[in-house]
Amino acid sequence: MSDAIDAVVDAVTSTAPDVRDGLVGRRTYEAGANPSGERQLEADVYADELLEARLLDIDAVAGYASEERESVVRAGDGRGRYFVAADPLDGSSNLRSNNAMGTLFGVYDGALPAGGDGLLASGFVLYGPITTMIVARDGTVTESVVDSDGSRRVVTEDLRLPEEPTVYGFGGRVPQWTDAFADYVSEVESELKLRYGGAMIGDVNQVLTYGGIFGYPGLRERPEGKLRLLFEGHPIAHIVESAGGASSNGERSLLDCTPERLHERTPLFVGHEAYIDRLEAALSA
Ligand code: AHM
Ligand code: MG
Repeated sequence: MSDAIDAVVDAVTSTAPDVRDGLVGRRTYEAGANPSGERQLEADVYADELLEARLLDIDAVAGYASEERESVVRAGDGRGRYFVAADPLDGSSNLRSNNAMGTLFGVYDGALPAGGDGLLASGFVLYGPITTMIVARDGTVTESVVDSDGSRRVVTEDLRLPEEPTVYGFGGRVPQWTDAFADYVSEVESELKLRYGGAMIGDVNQVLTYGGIFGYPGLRERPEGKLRLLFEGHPIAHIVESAGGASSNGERSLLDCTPERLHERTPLFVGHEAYIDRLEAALSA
């Protein structure tokens, strides 16, 4: 198992500079939409195809699922045991405005869709001013810098949420928030500082660095929220929980949730346990 996870992490690492280099000149939209009905950039498709090829090249990987494609792609000869779910370019609408984006992945022991308890490892690459990578496995989170030759240098061995929460960021238009959520946010606003950049990975990395809470809530006209449980919810919850924080869909840990459909959406909250506990209390009141 450990070798398979190493191979997946290595493949994502070595693909990161290619994805980054490929962003230049891929800022225009494709004709189609992804399975969630969102417009795809050329860069979304490019990153997805690179990851598909590199991950399915690993003998232990049985299948690849992505936010950008309808169904799971199986390895040709039915080999392998592990499945990788990825959001190849999370926050890709930031490409037009040249802001941070990332690649997010989870390694599951078994077929997809699966519950969060099937997740063996997870991680993300953040294409910021520098390229960094977070990997969570065996209860530990490491942070590395990815160099342009595709190599990885660990810079933080055991990343933990800082003691003191400092920042918050919540998605969705404010008039679309429920009253219970808006009341909760007005408390949070008086305690923490707003940091919202429109790419979940960038915003969660602020929470990992400075402490606090990130969320994309269920909305009045879209109670299921925007983000997808398998591609975004599980891996980001696994990372933040492994770093000593908590996650929630508004009621319980995202890792205790199992999607019925590959592209199922969920309200998503991650961060300091005290803020997640207060959120769940506020939404259930
Ligand atoms: P994407 O994976 O298609 O880029 O969509 C997910 C992104 C998240 O990174 C981010 O938190 C959210 O969508 C932002 O949505 P909005 O632009 O509505 O604030
Ligand atoms: Mg995404």
